[in-house]
Amino acid sequence: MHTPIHHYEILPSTNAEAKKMILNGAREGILLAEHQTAGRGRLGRSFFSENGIFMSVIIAPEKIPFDTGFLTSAVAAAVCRAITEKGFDVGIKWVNDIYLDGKKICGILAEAVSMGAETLAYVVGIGINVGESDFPEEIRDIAATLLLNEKEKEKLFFSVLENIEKVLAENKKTILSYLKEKSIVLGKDIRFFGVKDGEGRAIDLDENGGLVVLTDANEKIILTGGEISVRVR
Ligand code: BT5
Repeated sequence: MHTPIHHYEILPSTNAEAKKMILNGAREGILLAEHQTAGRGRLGRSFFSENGIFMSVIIAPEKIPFDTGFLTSAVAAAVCRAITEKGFDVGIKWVNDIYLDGKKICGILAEAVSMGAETLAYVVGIGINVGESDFPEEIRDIAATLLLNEKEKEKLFFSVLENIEKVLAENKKTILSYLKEKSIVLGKDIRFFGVKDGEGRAIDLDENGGLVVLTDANEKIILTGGEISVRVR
């Protein structure tokens, strides 16, 4: 990518900073912070950001070749590929998390930045735990980290960027089949909650990356990203 890279030692949140840049006219740009003091997840949750790759990519709407509802899934595929290429056997927990051996090592947060009815640009935030982290009590059992030296960590950052560029030019079917291959949720019994609550079996991904679930009441429903979380029962 020939987009400018803004590298910070510490920021409250690269997504928050990217939003400011967009409101000031930026339509492309990459932000990378070594640490964040107010990293954010979905639905106002916090993302612990002591050591790792905390980055945001600003993407102009016209650079997104598919339905923007698919953006989080496409980026999850890109990040999963980049981490897999480093030799880790990771999988995707629908829709925005990357897992290693049953623990979360990465979360993704895609947000639209709008003014009135116009979407100015999208921000895709990616947080990958790298190196030793003293995780807080509440996530100690669910979070893990990639042990990489500084050089490998830098390579991973650039590989994530290259892979994002690749999915933005790729056939959606290819991305979908990769997502299915790497899903740690498909074929499993799940519990979903949020806008809809229930239990069932995750059976497929639809053409927009929505999770097709056969509920315990034998009804087929499609869960869409952002509004629902899934837990393997
Ligand atoms: C996410 O949300 O996982 C999206 C995280 C996006 C972080 C990036 S970092 C760069 C950019 N700037 C930001 O401010 N954000 C983005 P969600 O699926 O809602 O998951 C949040 C939940 O993950 C929390 O409630 C915890 O349970 C867990 N969690 C928090 N920090 C974690 C960590 N470092 N590693 C693993 N799990 C964590």
